[in-house]
Amino acid sequence: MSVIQDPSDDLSVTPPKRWATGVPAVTHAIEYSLEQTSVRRTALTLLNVNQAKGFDCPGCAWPEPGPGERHRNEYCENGAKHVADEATSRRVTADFFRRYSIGELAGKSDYWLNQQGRLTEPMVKRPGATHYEPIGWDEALGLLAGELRELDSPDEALFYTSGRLNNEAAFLLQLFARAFGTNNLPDCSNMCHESSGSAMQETLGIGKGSVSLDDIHNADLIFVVGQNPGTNHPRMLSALEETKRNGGQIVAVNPLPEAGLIRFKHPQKPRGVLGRGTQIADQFLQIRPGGDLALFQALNRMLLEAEEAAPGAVLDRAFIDGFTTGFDDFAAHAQKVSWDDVLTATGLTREEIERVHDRVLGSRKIIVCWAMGLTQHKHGVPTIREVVNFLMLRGNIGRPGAGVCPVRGHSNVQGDRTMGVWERMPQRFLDALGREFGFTPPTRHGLDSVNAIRAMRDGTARVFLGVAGNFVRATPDSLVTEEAMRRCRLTAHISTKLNRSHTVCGEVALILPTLGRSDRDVQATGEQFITVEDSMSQVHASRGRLAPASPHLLSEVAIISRLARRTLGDEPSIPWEEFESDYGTVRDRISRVVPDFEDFNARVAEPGGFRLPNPVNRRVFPTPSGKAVFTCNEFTMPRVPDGHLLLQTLRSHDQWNTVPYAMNDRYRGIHNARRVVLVNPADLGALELADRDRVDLVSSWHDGVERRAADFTVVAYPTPPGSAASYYPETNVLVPLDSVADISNTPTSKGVVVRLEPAVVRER
Ligand SMILES: Nc1nc2c(c(=O)[nH]1)N[C@H]1C(S)=C(S)[C@@H](COP(=O)(O)OP(=O)(O)OC[C@H]3O[C@@H](n4cnc5c(=O)[nH]c(N)nc54)[C@H](O)[C@@H]3O)O[C@H]1N2
Ligand SMILES: Nc1nc2c(c(=O)[nH]1)N[C@H]1C(S)=C(S)[C@@H](COP(=O)(O)OP(=O)(O)OC[C@H]3O[C@@H](n4cnc5c(=O)[nH]c(N)nc54)[C@H](O)[C@@H]3O)O[C@H]1N2
Ligand SMILES: [Mo]
Repeated sequence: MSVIQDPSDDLSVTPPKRWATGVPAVTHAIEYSLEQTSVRRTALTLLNVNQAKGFDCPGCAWPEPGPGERHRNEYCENGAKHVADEATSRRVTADFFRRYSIGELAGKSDYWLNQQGRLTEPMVKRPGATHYEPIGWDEALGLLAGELRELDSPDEALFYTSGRLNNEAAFLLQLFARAFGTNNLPDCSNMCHESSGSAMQETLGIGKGSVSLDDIHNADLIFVVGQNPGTNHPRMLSALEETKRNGGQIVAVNPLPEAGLIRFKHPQKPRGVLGRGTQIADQFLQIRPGGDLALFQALNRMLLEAEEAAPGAVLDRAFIDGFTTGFDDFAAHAQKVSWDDVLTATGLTREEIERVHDRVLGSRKIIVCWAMGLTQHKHGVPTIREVVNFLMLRGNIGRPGAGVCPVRGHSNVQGDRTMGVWERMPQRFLDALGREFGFTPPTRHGLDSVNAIRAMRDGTARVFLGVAGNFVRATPDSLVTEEAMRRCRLTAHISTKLNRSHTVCGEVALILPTLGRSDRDVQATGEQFITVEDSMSQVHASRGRLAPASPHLLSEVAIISRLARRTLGDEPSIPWEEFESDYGTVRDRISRVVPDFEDFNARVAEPGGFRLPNPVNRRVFPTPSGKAVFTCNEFTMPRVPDGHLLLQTLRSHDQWNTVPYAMNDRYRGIHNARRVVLVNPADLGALELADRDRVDLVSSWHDGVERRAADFTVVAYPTPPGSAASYYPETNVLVPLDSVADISNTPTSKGVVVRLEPAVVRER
């Protein structure tokens, strides 16, 4: 049995890097893989990632170029680490669970739990037990089905998913939940791009991005806002390099001078290895956190003023008049934003914003890309609506080289939504589903992630099934969430690797181990493949190539199909057994229920798959009025009381969401520690703190509850005055459950008001 110790917390700090990727990055990935598995498995894995006949990188959702244009190595350092983490040769066996009690496991770090390796057989924690013990698949699924059937109402069950899930399993899961009688399908999107979906659905009529890789390559001007691509979407940097080669410009908007935004060295080109790399950002705006609404309001006001000075020269009147509503109200409202407010909210100078404005005037084709820096604020939805206003003013919607680009996180998070994983699917989808399978899906909206926690806390939800993901670490207010989970009658997780959610148990708990993306999947009719949809709506196949981590694993499709049969009984109208044995039959059903999936099996067999149409690209806007909508958004910005800082919780370079792979954040110069808080030197002086002091982070929220993350080391860092940054998930304990974005209900993970207190308890 492998026993991996936590690396000792031994912080060292070097200056932040000015460039991302390059040779060291690839070497780091291969090193990580060799720590996890053999040379042969490493080679096999890396040769198959993102190749037309291989498997989709289970890392981020950035698209691959067309099959003919792909590199031999179409993956990045972090994708490679991610795959290696799944392909690991380490195993968690029944012996392991005999050795460690659940209490002991709950005391281990996220890093340690993940490093134990792949889960290998189903396990159960029975009422009152201190340990997990082995259980057969039949008994395990029977137990779960029994608890589900005994609920007073189907709405007492929760079916959480993470964006790792493939299309086929996602479709079956939502079918099962709805045939069972509930729309309770919380998912990781609720904590991720929900604000993007809410804003775009209202203004453009569809919650997805509109641009393709070609658009990115051919844009005149790209904004990269609230996003750290060097770490989280490294392959995006190759695309931005291409934009620059074609003469396009990049404006980066971020509180932190992130390495990838500044310079990029392409790891797979000699130029990238030897040269200085490409300068990515033509202009970097070091914005105050939460200042983006003000920035886009200022740009919009300036565009309106420029049009007044030169009528007909600035705005795209043909687009505005022909395809939008609400312009006049918007234009009147936009005059009201004051420069004083803008400069306070953004921390930028007027000259900086004027320079951006000049770039905008000089560009015909503009794209705005964004991620968590916009979505996870209280005013995330109005901010993104204002981005849409900005693009619409000059007609940058629905033409080549222009558009909206919310850069998705998980590799199939967008596909899961397309397949119906959403607590509020539109009625026409529910109708199609009901028609196809001969039942009436429930119409009452279900619970999202935050509301799911409230329901467990209040005892109105009693069975939790997590399909992929790590619910208790991904969600806010960790102590509240864990207490809520413990109140459940049963908690179950379909997972590849051990994580903290397995250690926070209901009265009964199940671990249901499953195949990963890289594992070969053989069913009764032969070898299967699954499908995914990337951030730019390209749907394609993915085939695992490695020997499964254990003979006892079932695929997600198999687990969900068997659970559904056990819960609902055999109904001729939903042939669960057939679905399990031949995933092609699931795709046949998808093609009849989900719009734009006609001929799914045939089209996905083409190399590279197919791209779902986005009506916005034809300037068709499926809003109630049939037009795109200008919105009036009230100016707002985060208010931080004296002596406090606005904390953002973000990812290090060495983690995948809730799972740290190592203790380093190389590009930001942080080594061997994660409990660090980055603070501007001026604030340190004012707070009478010094670099490397030990502090507790204490969040201030109007409910008066004390939320404390103990014993962090302060690191002086060029973050804007008044703000701080620290890693997730260690800091989720600080995010109040009720502190959510308006409309989208997304936790405000990028805007937490905290104070720093000298550390009282040493955790180590
Ligand atoms: N290697 C790796 N890749 C990943 C992931 C991972 O954990 N590891 N996670 C995946 C997932 S699920 C997602 S959603 C994406 C996340 O991708 P990102 O959104 O890039 O992830 P974060 O680390 O949360 O970084 C947020 C960025 O926004 C900036 N920011 C914070 N607040 C503000 C603000 O108010 N305004 C502006 N303009 N910027 C702000 C931060 O400084 C930081 O650069 O990455 C995906 N890819
Ligand atoms: N404070 C704070 N909180 C955040 C964020 C933040 O920026 N700050 N970001 C939010 C965002 S954007 C997101 S997307 C969520 C992420 O939330 P989740 O998606 O819930 O979390 P992950 O860490 O991606 O889940 C990791 C686990 O997934 C399981 N897994 C991995 N691959 C597979 C697979 O192929 N099949 C199955 N069945 N299981 C698999 C493994 O057991 C692993 O332990 O966190 C959110 N929470
Ligand atoms: Mo995400």
